[in-house]
Amino acid sequence: MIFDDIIHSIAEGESEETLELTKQALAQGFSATSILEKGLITGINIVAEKYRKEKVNVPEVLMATHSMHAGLSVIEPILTAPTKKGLGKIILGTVAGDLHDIGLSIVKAMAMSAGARIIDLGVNVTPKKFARAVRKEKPDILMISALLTTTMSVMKDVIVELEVQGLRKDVKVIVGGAPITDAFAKEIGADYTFEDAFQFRDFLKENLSKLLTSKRNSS
Ligand code: B12
Repeated sequence: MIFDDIIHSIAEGESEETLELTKQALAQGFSATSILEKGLITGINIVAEKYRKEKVNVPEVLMATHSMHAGLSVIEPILTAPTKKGLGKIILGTVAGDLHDIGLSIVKAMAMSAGARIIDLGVNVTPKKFARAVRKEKPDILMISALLTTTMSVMKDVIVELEVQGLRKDVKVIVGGAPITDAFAKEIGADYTFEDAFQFRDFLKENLSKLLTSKRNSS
């Protein structure tokens, strides 16, 4: 089964192979979303779990990440089909001091599959950089990721920076990442948090147009 091969290629960090297999899966008629969920996400989750159990080391994780991104590069253009354009703009990034971007890449792919336009600021993004991007791009949603308990508090700094610059009311803020709880999101004044990319995708499919309408009405 081609999904097993994709998973295996990610686990082995064979990025060229992941790229080719993803192309093959598309050619065989599998949807970009199914390749994402059953191949790329499953593959990277397996490697993440092995790392947690100390069965693989940092270089293997980085090679697996590279492979997942190679696969993502093939399906990303399909996830953001031109027919879906106009469904809102999302800025996303991982907070300053934090280099984890695997989870956010998956969330990004889900947002693309829901039809949103994405501006990815990458990792290690300072509150001022987030605010500058919000001022310039006027997104509907700002999505912030943190994977470390030591960097979670930077999410609060981002929200404070938006408030100081008078930008907070114009954008919905969604926070996420393994250590983020509902209580934490509420405490720092975020609008939403989701446990994983699937929960977020379901929310987005239901609510993106509502979010856009409420923004237009309030502006
Ligand atoms: C891969 C990994 C790394 C890679 C990162 C590579 C990369 N490009 O991202 C490398 C090796 C570089 C790394 C480095 C470090 N890491 Co690390 N890492 C992990 C690991 C194994 C997996 C994380 C991951 O990618 N999971 C897979 C993805 C799919 O899951 P996810 O990130 O949770 O994302 C999902 C959800 O959280 C959610 N989500 C994520 N972001 C967002 C954002 C929004 C808006 C929403 C809605 C949802 C959402 O949706 C995602 C998809 O479903 C975790 C352990 C684990 N199992 O979680 C440790 C872990 C996060 N790392 C940890 C640590 C301590 C570090 C280091 C300090 C050094 C170290 N001792 O390893 C450095 C820090 C570097 C830095 N400054 O950031 C700790 C954090 C402990 C803590 N509580 O703070 C963990 C938990 C490991 C552990 N048990 O000790 N790490």
